[in-house]
Order: sequence, then C-alpha cells, then structure tokens
Amino acid sequence: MSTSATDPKRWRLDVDSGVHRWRYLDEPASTRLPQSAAEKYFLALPTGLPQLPIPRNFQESARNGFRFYQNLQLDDGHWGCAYGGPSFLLAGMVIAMYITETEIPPEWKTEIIHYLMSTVNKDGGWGLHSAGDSTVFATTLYYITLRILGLESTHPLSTKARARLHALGGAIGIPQWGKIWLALLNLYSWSGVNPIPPEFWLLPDWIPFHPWRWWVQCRVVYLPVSYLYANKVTKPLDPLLTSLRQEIYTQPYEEIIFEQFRNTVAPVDLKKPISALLRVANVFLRCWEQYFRPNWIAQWANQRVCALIQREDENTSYNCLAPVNKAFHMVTVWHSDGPNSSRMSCHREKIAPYMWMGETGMTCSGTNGVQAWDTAFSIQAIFEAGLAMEPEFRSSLENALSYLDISQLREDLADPYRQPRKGGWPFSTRDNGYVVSDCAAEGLKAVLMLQEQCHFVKRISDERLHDCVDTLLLMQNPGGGFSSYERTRASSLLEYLNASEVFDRIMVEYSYPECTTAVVTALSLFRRHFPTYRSTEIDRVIHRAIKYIINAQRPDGSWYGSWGVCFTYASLFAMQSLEVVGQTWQTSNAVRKCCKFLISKQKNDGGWGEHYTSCEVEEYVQHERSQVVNTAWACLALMHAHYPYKEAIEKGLKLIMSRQQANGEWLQEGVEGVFNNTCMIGYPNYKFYFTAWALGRYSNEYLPMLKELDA
Ligand code: LAN
Repeated sequence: MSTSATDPKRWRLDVDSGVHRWRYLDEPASTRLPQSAAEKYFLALPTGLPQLPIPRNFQESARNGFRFYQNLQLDDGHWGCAYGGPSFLLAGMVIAMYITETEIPPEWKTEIIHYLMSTVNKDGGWGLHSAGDSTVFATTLYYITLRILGLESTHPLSTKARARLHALGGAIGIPQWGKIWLALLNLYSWSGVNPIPPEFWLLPDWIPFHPWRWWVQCRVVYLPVSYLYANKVTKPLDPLLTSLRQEIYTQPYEEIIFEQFRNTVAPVDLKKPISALLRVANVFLRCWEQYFRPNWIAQWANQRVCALIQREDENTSYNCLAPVNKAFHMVTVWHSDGPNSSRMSCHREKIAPYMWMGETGMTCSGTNGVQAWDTAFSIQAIFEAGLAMEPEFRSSLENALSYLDISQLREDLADPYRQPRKGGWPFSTRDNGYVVSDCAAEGLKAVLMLQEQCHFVKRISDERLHDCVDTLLLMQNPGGGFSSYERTRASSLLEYLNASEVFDRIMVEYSYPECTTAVVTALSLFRRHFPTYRSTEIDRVIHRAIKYIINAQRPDGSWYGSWGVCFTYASLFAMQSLEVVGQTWQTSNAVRKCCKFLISKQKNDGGWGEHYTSCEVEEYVQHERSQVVNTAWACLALMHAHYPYKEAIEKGLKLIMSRQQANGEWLQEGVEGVFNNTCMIGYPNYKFYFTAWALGRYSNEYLPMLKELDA
C-alpha cells in the first residue's frame, strides 16, 4: 500500500446546490480543466492571488480581507471549507464502508492514510479531536481504519499506534460507541455492550424519557444503534478481522470474557461516567431481554425502528443528520436490505459529500459542510463593514444571496417528531433538511440586509421571510432561550441516562446564548422592516429571550459558549442581544461587567487568545498567543456594548491588521469551535470574515455611534 500522497493538482471540487464532491481527475483531464483559486487554496497550492495595496486603516484592511475571501466563494454562491477535528467521524465512515462492502476509491485510501499520518500525536495515538491527548477510542478506531485501508501491521505508523494502544490498556477500555463499532466488526462480543433496546421506541410519546424527547443528535445515533444491537449485527470474520482480533488487545482474544468489560472505560477516555441509575437500569434491561421479552414485542420494536430509520433516510435524501448516524444507517441498511439493495446505493451516493480533501489529506467533515452558516455570516460581515454597496463585491453578494435562496427549507415534513422547519435555514444544505434556530436566524438577517437595506433584486419573497419568522417563533423554550434544532422536550435529568461516556450534555436540548441571540437580533431586524407582522408576539418573544440572556450571565460577567471557543464567543452574542433592547455600557450593569471581563483578558499585544480548554474547564484559559478570531469576537463584543474607550478596541484591531498577509488573507491559528464541552471542531472561514467584520464595523458603525454619544 502506497502511503505517499496523491497529486494535489489533480483534485477538483464539484458543487451542486451546496453539495460538495471532491474528484480525482486522470492526468490529461487535469490539464484541460484548470483549478480555481479556491481549489488551490484548499489544497495549499500557490493561488497566484495578487498582493493588495498596503492598507492604511482598518477599513482598507477589511476590504483587502474580503477581496481575498471572495476568491474562495464557490460557483453556487456559498463558501466551503474543511470542517474537521473530531476523530470518530472518519473512522466510522471507513468502517461502515468496509462492513457494507462499499468500494473505497484508491485515491481516498491514500489520502485518508495521509491524513492520519499528518494528525497522529507524537506518542503514536490520536485523541477525541485533533488537538486532544491520545485516547483508546480514537487510537483503536484509527488503527483499524489504517488496517482496512491496507496498511500493514508492520508499518511504522501501525506499530507505533499499536504500542500506544497497548500502553493505554488495549481496546478493551474503549467507550460505548467504540464497543459498538468493534462488535459490528466481530472484534468484540455484543454481550459486552450495555443494552440499547429498540423497545424504547414503542413507549407512548407522553413518557418523559421517550427517545423522541432526546437531543436530535443523540436520538438519531441511538436509533440505528438499537437496531444493530437488537439484531446483534456482525460482519463475518475474514483474514483481516481475524488478525485484528489479536492486534488490538493486550490479552489473547479467546480468553476475554466480554461481559466483564461492559462498564470498563480507559481513564483517559472517560469524560462522563455513567450514572448509578443507568447501571441499575442496565441490569433490569438485560434480564428483560434475556428472560421476559416476548418475541412479538421484539419483532414489533424491530419493525418500528426500521420504519423510523427509513424515514430519516428519506427526509435527509440519505445524507442523514450527521456522519455518525449516517455510518450506522449504512450498516443497518446493509443488514436489513442487503449489500446490493437500492437503499444501499442511495447511501453510497451520499458518502462523498462528507469527505473533504485538503493539504493534510482527506477526512470526514462534522456535517456535510458549513455552507448556509458561513454564507449567512459572510454576507452580514460585508454588509456591516460598509462594503455591500461597493461594486467590487456586488456579484459575490448576489451569488451568496442566491445560495440562501436555494438552501431555504420550503416545506414542513410529515413527521411528528421533527421540529417545523418551513422557511428556516439549515446549517449546511437543503438536502440535509434539518432546521437550526440560529442558522435560520442568521440566514434571515443576511437576506434582510441585502434585500431590504441594500435593495438587491428580491429573490426571497416576503411570504418566505414570514415563514421563517413563523418557524422561529415556534422554537422558544419555556425559559425564554432558544436551543439548536428543536425546542427542549425533556428535563435535563435525562442526563442520568447518558451512556456515551465521552460527551456531556447530549441527552436533551438546552438553551444557548448563541442561538438565542441569533433569533433576537433577527426578529428585531425583521420588525424594523415588517412592523405589522406578528409584532406583539415578536415583542414578547424578544422580551423573554432577553430575560434568559441576563440570567445566563456568569458572576464574572461573561457567558459560556457551547459552540465556539469560548467566553469571547458567547460574550459577543450576549452583547448583541442586549444592544437590541438598548442595554449598553452607558445604561446596563450587565454590559459593563462583561466589558470589564473582556478587558481583563486582553493581552499585552492588544489581542485576545482563548485556549480551547476553556470549554472543558468552564473557566477562561489564556492561549499563549493572541488569536485573530478571539480578538475579532472580543472587539465586536465591545463595539456592540458601545464601550466608550476606543483605544482598547483599536489595539485589538491593530493586532488583527498586523497578522494580515499581503494578499489580504489571515493564516490558520487555533481551533475555533466545539461541541458537547469536550470535542473541538474547526471553522476555518471564521478567520476571514469575523476579522474583516470587526475591522470594517469599527469605522462604519462604531465610530459614528461614539460621535452620537458625545454629541
Ligand atoms: C454543530 C455544528 C453547528 C452548530 C451551530 C449552528 C454553530 C450551533 O450554533 C448550534 C449547534 C450546531 C448545529 C451543531 C450541533 C452539533 C454538531 C452537529 C455540530 C457541532 C457539528 C458536529 C456536531 C455533531 C453532534 C457531531 C456528532 C457527534 C455526536 C455527539 C452525535
């Protein structure tokens, strides 16, 4: 097996309505079809983009930033990017392809190995995410991935990884999701996996712990897994698997009594031990399965989950919500319908959109992309920087608007478990089909800015904007906040049933300052342009949302960010929310406290730098180096707060400017995003638009506002 990389000049990115597909051309074709600047950029080839005039002020620096960034826009108007970091996604996808007898193209094999080589830790293992310490979970699954892709067990990468795995105690200490993958591969016994009964889905909907009430990301993972568990699905042994049985454990496979290891998790992996309640429940569930469950119930449950699995396939055009459930769905369909079934081919068709090719090789993205999210923010950034009316950005913005046009969700689904979505926006593509509160809100704001404030040709009718508002108004939680995909449907006590061992806060939806702010600011902008549409309800929703935001402030004045790193991110959103209701430095204690917090974290060089471990320890951890993205968030937060001492903001913006390259770009720094407190994920476009947004907003909005205050 060759471990050298492929020729980067032969890769092309096809896009169609936001859907990405990387293609490896044969030699002659690659000379006929030139690479775009974006493709070259993604592959770290010289882009040939020109040096720009040296910026003399923040505004010019912002303009240069967007000049560079608009070259990365893709044909259908969205901005694409690598969306990597978590380690269990790529491994799941490769293992699922192996089990389902899906051909893995040779260039993918080479580039996935290349990716694993580029991201391996010094000790030979891999962590939960690319910056994390080596864990059994990631090291086992990636070791198996390498072997599936054809790497010999004697290759130095394999030998080192195996040594690290054994030093960590071997695969026996892998957490639950890993045990499931191993059981599917016939490398672990299902008797060593705690019960995941499909019968849960037969309970009446009013039961407070019914799975329809779980956070959608968690419920859609356990849905196919319950089928796989109940049917004890396993890949028949083959020479590779037989050999792996002897490679991943520290003891001979035949001697392992798997039942004894159901609750065994390596200490490095364990982030969230299972509760005593769940341990007891597991004992009862096992008895129920073994001695009491009538056959007809087992069959009924099987039919029910099969129907729900098929519904998720169809509702998402076989993309599924995210790569974890996608990979499990594939194995389910392979088992229920067979390797040559039509559903299996639909699934195979939708693997490529998850795979991203980049300079460090090929990996699997956290979702099928960040298309609608990045596009909505990019529009807002250009607009707030005061550049939307400049002719040089016109066509880029028109194209971006057209992407929002085609990615808006136009119909609700006939599925009682799904949140109404009509008029909303998804995080990535329309194909994926899941509305997210803040994606819908950021999309709405971007459209309003271009259509209502800049009078761009109207692509999205008023009626469609009303649909979006209707959908947002349905998403508020009783406490006033907004969560991600759905309203909160159950108590957080359900965390007692969290079986994942590696993620916290995955069982139910929570309210988030980020999502809440997106909705507050979108509704407030909408109200300005459509003052008569559902205005009383909008006022009430905003009022309650602000109460939530105020309550979520921490004693130190900051807000905790769940989706970005970390306090600078959430504080930016909170300041935006409070600004909507006139709470600023001049009028509000809460705002002054937040400004004080931010200023106390400013570094000597004028920037802000937050280390990603802030998310885990829930306290601000300084990065040793200022980060342009954190600096942009902090400066934007202070500007939204109407912070009167502009010198502090100027110092931050100067730092951002000093890091800008001659062609207008910013270079990649630390990881920007997070989920479930523990897993980091990259948002590489943040370094382009939040930076330029902060720079441009300064003279376009902040200075005029300060003048007004002085007058
Ligand atoms: C995302 C990515 C986008 C993110 C924002 C829109 C930024 C946020 O404001 C709301 C939540 C959301 C939609 C989100 C939720 C969790 C996701 C889908 C992810 C972080 C990307 C990957 C992650 C998903 C859970 C990965 C699979 C892991 C599991 C634990 C199931």
